[in-house]
Amino acid sequence: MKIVIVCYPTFGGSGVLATELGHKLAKMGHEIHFIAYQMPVRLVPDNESVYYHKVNVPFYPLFNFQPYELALSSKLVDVCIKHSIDIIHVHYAIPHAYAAYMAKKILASEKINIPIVTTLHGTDITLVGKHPFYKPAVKFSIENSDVVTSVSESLKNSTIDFFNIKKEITVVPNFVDLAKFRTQLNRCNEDNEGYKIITHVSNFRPVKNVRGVIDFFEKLSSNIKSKLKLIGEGPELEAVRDIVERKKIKNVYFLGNTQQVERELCHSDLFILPSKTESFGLSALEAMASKNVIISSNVGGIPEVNIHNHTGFLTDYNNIDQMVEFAQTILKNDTLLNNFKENAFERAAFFDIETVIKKYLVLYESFI
Ligand code: GMT
Repeated sequence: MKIVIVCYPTFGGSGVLATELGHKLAKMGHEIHFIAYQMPVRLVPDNESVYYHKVNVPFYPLFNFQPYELALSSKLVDVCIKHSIDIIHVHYAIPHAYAAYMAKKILASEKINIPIVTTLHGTDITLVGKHPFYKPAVKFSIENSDVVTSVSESLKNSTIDFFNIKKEITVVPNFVDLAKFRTQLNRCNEDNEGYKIITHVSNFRPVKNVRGVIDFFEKLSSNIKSKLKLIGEGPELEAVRDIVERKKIKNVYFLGNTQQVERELCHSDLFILPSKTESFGLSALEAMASKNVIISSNVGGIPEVNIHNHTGFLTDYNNIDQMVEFAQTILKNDTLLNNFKENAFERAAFFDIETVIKKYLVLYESFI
């Protein structure tokens, strides 16, 4: 099949997932064309089966806002015609599903019929999409996609509730390439010198509650010999750095963005995700594939991934004291810690790419 994948090119979960999906499909013999406004961070085009097409938005001073959707629709039409594309798969509804719908209509006027698969990832529904300024357009483009998938049951239910959607939504969860994580675990031999390693990975948006991570670590580290590694960058980064400096919290390391998160996670013991909303929690799944115990909030789709008292612990949003209590219990008991780590890895296997990709293939093949 020849498939176009539209995604955000940044370190956000939807872009990472879309890129990994494209690479895997290419390995299986499909031809994949990525369309984005810049090269997706994990993308490696090879000009044989993985291509990258940049959306150019020419600047014109009359416009206060340059029309990205228009440029994206035009690029989609262009790529679909030039490369005889079979399917367009857009990740993140805004504005990708909307732009794809326009492209589909333009192509139909040329007697070309291209199905659209829209994958809902989270904030495209839970934060941005339900805003009254966007809601009618988001609802319309979801309902007019040929297939709609969501990354968790929770997100599916929220979408139905917020938008009163009648269209069928298929849950296709986030995935990990377990083989890659297993290889890294076998190579992982760093000596933690008696410290317990706590990790947080995110794009440092307010919804991720990175301030809660610092609060958690400040309390935990007064009792447990530990280090905190913060991976990622985003709007909260400077504020969080200031808090750490002002409070003189020791053993906090800011590692920035990384392409190979598994290298850091493999010698970490515990992963903390105190988000306010989270449709799935891809970062937690990657941590589980690296044998980390997960301490997380119980919001959105996280309970579908992190099983309370088995792979980690769940608390209400921002109940930092309870998170610290759970973390102390597990970090003070090495036998329990190791059991939970193994449980986390076993649970991650349930979301292995080899299994999950079949769900996407069934949807694609229904058109061919
Ligand atoms: O929140 C992010 O990290 C980025 C965001 C995105 O769409 O780029 O992530 C969302 O999609 C991920 C992949 O499907 C999910 O694992 C995240 O849970 C979801 N984030 C939120 O719902 C806040």
